[in-house]
Amino acid sequence: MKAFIFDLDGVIVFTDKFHYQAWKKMADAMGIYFDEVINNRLRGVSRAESLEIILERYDGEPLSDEKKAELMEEKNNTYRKLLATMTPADVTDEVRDTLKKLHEQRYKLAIGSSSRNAKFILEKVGLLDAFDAISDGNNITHSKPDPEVFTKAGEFLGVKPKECVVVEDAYAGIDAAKAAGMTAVGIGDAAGYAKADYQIESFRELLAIQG
Ligand code: B16
Ligand code: MG
Repeated sequence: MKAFIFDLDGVIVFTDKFHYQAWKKMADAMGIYFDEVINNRLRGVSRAESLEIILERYDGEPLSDEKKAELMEEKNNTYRKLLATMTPADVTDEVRDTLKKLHEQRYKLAIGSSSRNAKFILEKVGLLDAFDAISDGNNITHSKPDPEVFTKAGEFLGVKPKECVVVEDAYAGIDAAKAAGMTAVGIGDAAGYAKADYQIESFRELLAIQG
């Protein structure tokens, strides 16, 4: 193994509560039922696909593409205001130390996130310099479970897919990693997903997954 590619939300940081608050504000304003169980389905899913999932419970007139774009922009503005409150304290010592140790062991480290806000989040938590490459929602046309975000991360690092380990909390992310020909590690929600090559409970267990 030569590289680790990390999903961001649910692995390095936990911004799902902010996604929830921002989507909830939009859903409430439109009279759409939305709760934390539905929010779980948005894990690792793109912004546009997230909106479609929320609109499954909308029974008004079909919305135009312009209106959908407006709703996504409004949600993103609320979300970014919440992200702006993040600080380095939003990353655990365990995550920070493990990244440092992997770096010292000469592994290349990258982010593979569906989010278009990935760089902003990394900047807020002081981790922008911790990664050799960032592949995110801004450089892909297909989101997870399509392998594109991870394939691109491997390319940015100059490392072959079979030499990459992907760390993911979403089932769609594990499927994407396997489709990219990479080793997949499930953590959090994905720790119970049988398709993951490794299932871990805590971030530091990555130090034992080296080959
Ligand atoms: P944005 P990840 C994903 O991040 C989130 O899990 C998902 O809920 C969100 O819809 C997606 O990013 C897009 O985020 O609206 O910021 O572009 O888990 O792939 O790091
Ligand atoms: Mg995630």
